[in-house]
Amino acid sequence: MAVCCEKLSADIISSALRVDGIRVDVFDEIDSTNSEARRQIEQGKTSPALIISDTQTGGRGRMGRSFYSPASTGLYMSMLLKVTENTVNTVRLTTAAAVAVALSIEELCGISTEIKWVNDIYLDGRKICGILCESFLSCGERYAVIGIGVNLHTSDFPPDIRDRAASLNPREKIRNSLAAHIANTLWCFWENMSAPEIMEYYRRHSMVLGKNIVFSERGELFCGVAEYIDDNGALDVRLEDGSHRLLSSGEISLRLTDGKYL
Ligand code: BTX
Repeated sequence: MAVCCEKLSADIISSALRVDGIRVDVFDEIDSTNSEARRQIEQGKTSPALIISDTQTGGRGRMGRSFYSPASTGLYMSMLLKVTENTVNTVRLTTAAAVAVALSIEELCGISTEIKWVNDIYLDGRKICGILCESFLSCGERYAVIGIGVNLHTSDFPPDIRDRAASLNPREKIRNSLAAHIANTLWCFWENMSAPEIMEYYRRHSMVLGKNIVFSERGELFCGVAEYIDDNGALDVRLEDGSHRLLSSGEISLRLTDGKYL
């Protein structure tokens, strides 16, 4: 029988937030919480905010891809934050967001997940969460939007992702508490992005370090071993000819022992 999440509640989420002054906006349906965050910035609603929707009709992934966001079975949220420095390192922000999600899941449900560089969270070899960090400039100020989609109880995935996607399936109803827990953790990281514990956790939960990977650059395919993730979130890869490549964006695939790619 299909399991649903509890109804989203701005009041429950707000009261579980450890800092004052974060607006919580809950929607039944929206195109994309990241797009809504951008609209709010353009309308001058620039205070820190958590934007959450029960479903997204146009959930976005990276590089124009989509994120499947059916109603009542997942957590789709975006955190809007003002950037105080001149720039924002979105790779670093993505790694911090991945740690915030994995840590929140671990603390709330006791489930240990793995992080696939750079922005995906996996459970038992299947993707349960994707993260999309964007930054926007408005009236001379820069803002970061951290979008997070977690499959909580989704069971019926579209055919193209059916064999690669899965859900967390927590025993308790945790959608509101997970949203607040992630937001609290993100806020704490945001205040001290250089805390060494963030990248230490990321490396400890990495599913790519020490593994054979492939990636492409300007149409050329490269194979190598993922050796290290530095403090900026960049991935150091030792190529087959012994040379090294430091990847700070893009995407890698894991080469599995059965010859398949993940
Ligand atoms: P990504 O580009 O790394 O991953 C997108 C890819 O993941 C898709 O092309 C598809 O293969 C696969 N996929 C799509 N939907 C799902 C799903 N529900 N579960 C597992 N795999 C899936 C990842 O981008 C970033 C996703 C961020 C989503 C959040 S939701 C809240 C916020 N609003 C918004 O529009 N995006 C973010």
